[in-house]
Amino acid sequence: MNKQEFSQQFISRLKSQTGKPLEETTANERYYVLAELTKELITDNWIASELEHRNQKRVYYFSMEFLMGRLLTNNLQNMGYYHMVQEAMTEIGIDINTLENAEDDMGLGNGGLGRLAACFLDSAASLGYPVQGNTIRYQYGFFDQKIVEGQQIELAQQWLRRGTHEWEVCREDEAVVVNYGSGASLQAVLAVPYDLPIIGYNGKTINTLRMWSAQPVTEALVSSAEYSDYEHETRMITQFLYPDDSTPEGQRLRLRQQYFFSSAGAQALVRNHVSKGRELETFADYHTIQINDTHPTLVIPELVRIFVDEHGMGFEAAWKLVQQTVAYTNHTLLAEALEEWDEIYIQELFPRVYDIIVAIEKWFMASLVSKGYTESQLAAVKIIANGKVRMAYLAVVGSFSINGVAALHTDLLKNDALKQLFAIYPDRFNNKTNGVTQRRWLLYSNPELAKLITEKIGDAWTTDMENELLRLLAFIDDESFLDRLLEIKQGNKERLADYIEDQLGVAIDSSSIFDIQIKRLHAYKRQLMNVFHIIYLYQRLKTEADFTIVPRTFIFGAKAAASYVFAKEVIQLINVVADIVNNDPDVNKYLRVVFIPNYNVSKAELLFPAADVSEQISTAGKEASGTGNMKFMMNGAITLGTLDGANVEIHERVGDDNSFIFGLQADEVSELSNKHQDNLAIVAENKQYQKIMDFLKNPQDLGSSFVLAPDTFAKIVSDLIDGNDEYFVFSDLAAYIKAQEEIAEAYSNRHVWAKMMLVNIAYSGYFSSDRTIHQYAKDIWRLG
Ligand code: 4GP
Repeated sequence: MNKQEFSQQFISRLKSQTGKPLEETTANERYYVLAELTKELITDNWIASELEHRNQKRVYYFSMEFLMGRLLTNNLQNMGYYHMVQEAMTEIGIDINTLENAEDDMGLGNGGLGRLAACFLDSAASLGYPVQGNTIRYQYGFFDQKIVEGQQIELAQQWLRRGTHEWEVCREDEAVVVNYGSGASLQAVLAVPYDLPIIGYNGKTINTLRMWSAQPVTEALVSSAEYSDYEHETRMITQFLYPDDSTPEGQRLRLRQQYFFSSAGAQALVRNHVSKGRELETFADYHTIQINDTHPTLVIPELVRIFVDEHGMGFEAAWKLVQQTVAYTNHTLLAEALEEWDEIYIQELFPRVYDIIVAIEKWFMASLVSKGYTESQLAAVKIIANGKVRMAYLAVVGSFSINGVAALHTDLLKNDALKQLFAIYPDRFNNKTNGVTQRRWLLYSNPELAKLITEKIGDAWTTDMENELLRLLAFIDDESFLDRLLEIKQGNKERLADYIEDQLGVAIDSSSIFDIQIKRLHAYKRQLMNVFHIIYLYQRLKTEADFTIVPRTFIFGAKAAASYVFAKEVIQLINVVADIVNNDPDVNKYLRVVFIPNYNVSKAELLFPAADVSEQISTAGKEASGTGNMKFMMNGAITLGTLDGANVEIHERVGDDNSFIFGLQADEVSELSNKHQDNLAIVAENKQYQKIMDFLKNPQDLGSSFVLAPDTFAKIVSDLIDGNDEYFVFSDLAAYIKAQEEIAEAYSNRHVWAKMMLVNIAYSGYFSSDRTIHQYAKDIWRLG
């Protein structure tokens, strides 16, 4: 379609769909029509990809989360239509940006794990690998965050506000039935798939993200009171992303969700396989199921159930086949995040699946006994222990590959979290360091920088980032190039500053250091340490006449889980400190603090390109990898971080001269944790730290305009005191402050800083998810 045809089609559809003259149509209406129209342009390629992949081995990425963000710009760009459409819109007097901004984020995920899944889909399609996503079509995505009086309020995220999404296709004919319970309490639920096209770069390969929605089965009785309960329960399965699982009801619902999309996905795969006339025994030749953390682990016993109960295969054969099919990625070492479900829930909700888990356990134990394992060795690796089913153990036993997401993380899995299982299956464990797609995170969100790179080294980096970006190192002494880098960064900072002023009414100095921490709020990520440093600077600026700093703007974006009290207090603390600092004329020339509400993928696209400093300050050994660190790096921000997760690999590449590494290392943290020393002893000896603690205990004293009760930060205080500062905030604070001072100095010499930016950009190629996906494809998936 050429530009003229496109505009004509657009105008005529817009009119017929709205019944309004063009001038009166809203940005939303225009956006819907544009999205629909562009979807049609890809349909033929989508069908062609599907037909081609049917005869090949395919990978199915089972994940409870896909944090897709907005699709329009990305899809138009990947198809290569963006500029044509932009011009077409301009000619009819429409600014394409207003349409792009009308799109709701598709927030079907919480954080890193979900965004990783989305980057993987982009890379797989761009590299031409047949990879299909399998997930839940949540009615409401990750909540929208509002900040009221400094506190987080959660609102339902309505990405499906019109009931259906612009890019999805409902495939009612491919629905399957998922059963819960048994006998008289058997409950059948219809799983209806909705497919979303995943358009690879250059539009050639178009893969699919399959999202399952729960609906009542049509045979259910319509009029009885029971029906409305049934209908409600059914719809609840796919209502919310990650329902609060602090209650038994929440836990059961979460389990129902996990089984729902695992079972639906597995059933559809087996059905298609068999319908092509293929032998069931060849199932693993055509399918690899990669499970994204343990949430889809029930696919393991579920596949056994399907093979045995529905296709008459023997248990041993079915079990072997499943172990050849499934591969597991672990994303966290935190004990509280390693899923363990009450045995009794699984037994009640899916009795047959429970029996199969018991059979798997029996098989596993027998296999160890035959290798001479002792009773106590057996006890350590039992899948079912103390009335709980340990999902990570089931996942390891049922998979042919187990991987961590950064080198350090994989080492810790092998030597610590899953040590005993590693001893049993050493060959199954491998590392796949995460990556992010440079198309969304550099090419589209930082167009000026992308243009400069392409001007210097050509555009091959868009699909071969790992090798190509290194060529930028040739410009390390090219002053005009360094100046261009600085100018582009300045432009991106101004764009962000305008947004902040416009949306939040806070004026910030765009020549100050933009120091950004954007990620989920969690104690181990230590946003608290960042705020403590700000309080420290504030206190010194207020009390010491000769204390000066290089002007800084500290920017935060973070959502706290609705039931996570500590995290919510930290959000409030950031907002209180922002309120105090920004309104104090003694300090606000040097110091500003901004909390960006509702941090999500589209906000991230604005933030990464504008950062000078990338805050990656987790307690060493706790962050599996991090992926924000990679997005910052490719946008020329310098890492301020601990040796944790993928920071280690960033540091390995850019060295001490081009990153600011500080603090305790993973082995030191683990040693100190075992020693049970008094972590707060440090505070007793340091006046500045005492003042921070005083502030937390008497927040009203510092002159915030919010009304603050004395116990506003009670949970933070008690975690520090009663919890003995579990995440070593005060232990690392001095080193952090020092690293911040070094940053100020380096930043003041603009060419020194620009060189650091260049080195970071040049070495960021390794962190493309294209590299990661090639590694999965070669080592785990064995794709051609
Ligand atoms: C996250 C990890 O916390 C993060 O380090 C990692 O980069 C990311 O997964 C992708 O591997 N985990 C989660 C989660 O998001 O929900 O466990």
